Amino acid sequence: MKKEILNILKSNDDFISGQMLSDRFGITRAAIWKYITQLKKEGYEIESISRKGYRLISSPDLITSEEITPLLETQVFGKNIVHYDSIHSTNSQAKLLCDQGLVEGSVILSEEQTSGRGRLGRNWSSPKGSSISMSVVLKPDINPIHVAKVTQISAAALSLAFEEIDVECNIKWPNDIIVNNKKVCGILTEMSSELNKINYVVMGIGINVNINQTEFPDELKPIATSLKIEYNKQFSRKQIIASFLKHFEKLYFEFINTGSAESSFEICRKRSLLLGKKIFVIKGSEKTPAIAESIDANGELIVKYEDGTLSNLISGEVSVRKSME
Ligand code: BT5
Repeated sequence: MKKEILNILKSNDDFISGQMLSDRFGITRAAIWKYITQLKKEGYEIESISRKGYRLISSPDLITSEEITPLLETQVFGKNIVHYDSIHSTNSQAKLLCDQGLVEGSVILSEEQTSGRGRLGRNWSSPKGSSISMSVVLKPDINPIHVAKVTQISAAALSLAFEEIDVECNIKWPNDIIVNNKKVCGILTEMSSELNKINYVVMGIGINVNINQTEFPDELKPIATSLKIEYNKQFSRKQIIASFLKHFEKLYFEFINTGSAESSFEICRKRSLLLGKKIFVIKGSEKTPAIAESIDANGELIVKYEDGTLSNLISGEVSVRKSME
C-alpha cells in the first residue's frame, strides 16, 4: 500500500488530496496519514497542506524496489527486489532465500552489510547509504565448470554501467573493478550445485559509490577508493544498479543462449588492467613472477612464467608487479 501511495505521489507534480487517496485504496484518511508518516521517516520529503493534500518534494537516495523499479529496462533481472536496511551479507541472505525458492533474476540489496564477505573468507566493507551491496540470483542450465565466466560477464556489465556515467575504469581479472589504480568494486560469485547441475548461483557485487575517504577503515585507505572520491561528486546508486542490470541481462542471456561469452571477454580484454603487464601469480604465501599474456575464449587468464611456460588461470589471485619488484 505504501508503495502504491508513493507511486501516485511520484507521478503527480501537484497535490493529491487525502480523500482521493482514501477513496482509491478504500482505507481511512488516518490510515493514509500513517503511510505518509512512514514515508517521511524513510527520508521522502512530502509537503502536506490541509484541504490540498500531499505533494512529493524529493526522494531519498535509497536502493529500494520503489526507487529502482521505475528505472529498470530489463525483462527478468530486478523484477523481484528484496531490500534491507541492514543485513549481515546480501550473498549469505540470497543463499538462504534461494533455499526457499527465489526465482532467477531476483536481486537482494542492502543499505549496509555488517559482515560483508570477499573471497576466501576475507571481509568486505560496505558503509551505510554510500555503497551498493547487491546479490543477483542466477539459475543457469550449464555445467558448473562454466560458472567462473559469470564473474567476467558481470565485470563487463559493470564497466558498461560505469561508462554510462562517464567513469573510466579498468577490470583487474578476475573480480575487481579499478579506478585510478584503486579498487572501487569487487565481485563474489558463489554457487550451490551437484556434480553436473547447478541449483543456483549468487553473484555478489560491492560498489563504493559515495563513500568518503574517512569512512574506509585505515587498512583499506591505500587500496580502496569510491566514485565520489575520484570524481568529487555524488552518484546515483539506483541509476548504477538499473544500468548494471540492463547490461548484465543482455550479456548473460547472450552467453546462455549461444554458449559463448565472447562479447563480455572482449570488453574484459579491452579494459584489462593486467594484459601485457608483469604480474605475480599468488598461491597461498607463494608469489610467482609472470607476464599476463591474454584472456582466452573461456575467460581464463593465460600467464607466461619466467621459464617460458604458459598456464591458464581459471580464478585466483594476481597482483601487478611494481617496477622494483
Ligand atoms: C572481493 O573479494 O572483492 C569480493 C567482494 C564482494 C562484495 C559483495 S557485497 C555484496 C555481496 N555480499 C557479500 O557479502 N559480498 C558480496 P576479494 O577479491 O577477496 O577482495 C577482498 C579484499 O578487498 C579485502 O581483503 C580487502 O583488502 C579489500 N576490501 C574490503 N572492502 C573493500 C572495499 N569496500 N573497497 C575496496 N576494497 C575492499
